[in-house]
Amino acid sequence: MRILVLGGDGYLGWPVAMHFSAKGNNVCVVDNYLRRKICKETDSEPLFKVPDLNERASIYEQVSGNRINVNIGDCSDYHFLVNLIKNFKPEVIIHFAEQPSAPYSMRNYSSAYLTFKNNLETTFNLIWAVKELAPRCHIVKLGTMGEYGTPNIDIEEGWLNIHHNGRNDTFLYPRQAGSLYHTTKVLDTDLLWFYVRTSNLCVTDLMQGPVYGLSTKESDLDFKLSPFFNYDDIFGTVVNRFVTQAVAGIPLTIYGKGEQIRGYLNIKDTLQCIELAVENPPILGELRVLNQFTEKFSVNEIAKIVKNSGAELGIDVKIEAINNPRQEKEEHYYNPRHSGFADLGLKPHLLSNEVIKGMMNMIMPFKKEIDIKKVMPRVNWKN
Ligand code: USQ
Repeated sequence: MRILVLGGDGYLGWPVAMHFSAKGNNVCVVDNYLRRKICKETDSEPLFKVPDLNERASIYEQVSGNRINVNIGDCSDYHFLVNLIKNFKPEVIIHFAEQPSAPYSMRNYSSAYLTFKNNLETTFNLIWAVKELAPRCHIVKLGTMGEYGTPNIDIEEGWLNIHHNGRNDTFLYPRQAGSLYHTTKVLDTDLLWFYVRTSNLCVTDLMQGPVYGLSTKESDLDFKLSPFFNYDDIFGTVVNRFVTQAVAGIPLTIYGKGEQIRGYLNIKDTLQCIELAVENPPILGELRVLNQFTEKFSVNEIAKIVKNSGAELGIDVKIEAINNPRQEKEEHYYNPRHSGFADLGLKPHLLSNEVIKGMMNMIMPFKKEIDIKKVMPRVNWKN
């Protein structure tokens, strides 16, 4: 298949591109390096240097014999996107081209505006370019479990049946996100649903939880093919942060009570889920929503797993609850359904001491590079 990956430079975009290329697809990646720019501006650079896309594609071709096409450009520029789709004629477009950090989106007006403008414009342009030039193309859109928030009822997989005054109907499950970033994903979902209804598009919307890990089958071919690994307060997700903090010998930063529960997944399962989504497209005029995570943990539970894994490697991991910089419920009900991917055949890589120890061993050689200044929260959501 001809697969276009928007946001192909990111933590997930690059591993996904290599994965589909390794499976014999014709893959093209697009990126404007926005994340690299924001990481630099906010002093949130990843643990180790990541070569640019052209360099990564050339290293990947040397070690695998597979070629990934690279296009540097901005998907919020409609004409750029139109030309790309005209030339590449994708059958599937995987859309990661969004500013992905919740803390960044809560930083100040300009960060909030950039997040809002970039995320909405890329999705809007993608919808229109597909509608005009490739109406049968399958859009696989990365959404987030955070769209649902933490409601006091079970979370369904995308949709909710409502019985009201003796009548029934099905609606998108209510969304109430906790950050501006997550809210842009809610707005994306609404836009996609509108154009699925009115223009017969074929869309899969993936509600993904926080991802962890820094190794995939393809990145193991050469360390320079590793994904971006952020451990800072802005781009680092909690498991990746805790593992790095443990290696650095500083206490794990539990925000508030630490009873915040989320649905997590290994980066290897992100690849598996997207492959399953691509192999099982919805029909034209259908918006399929899948909850993309494999298991639930509270922050306290994650800290405990990291502490125990550290102990097995002789690292004494300290845990320290700090004031929560975010506005979020610190104790709540959380019961999201996630049977869709299991039904499609997902074989999860679950979180274990072995997985955490594997991550620690990969991070250990970079212990000296860990910049402790980047660890403590620098964005207060309550301001
Ligand atoms: N947390 C801590 N200590 C830390 C960092 C985080 O206690 O040092 C807590 C947060 O307060 C939160 C939970 O851990 O309750 C998860 O935080 P996170 O930073 O791992 O994840 P989040 O900001 O929600 O965002 C990440 C990705 C985002 C994706 C989302 C999925 O950055 O792109 O959409 O995970 S989800 O959280 O399900 O919405």
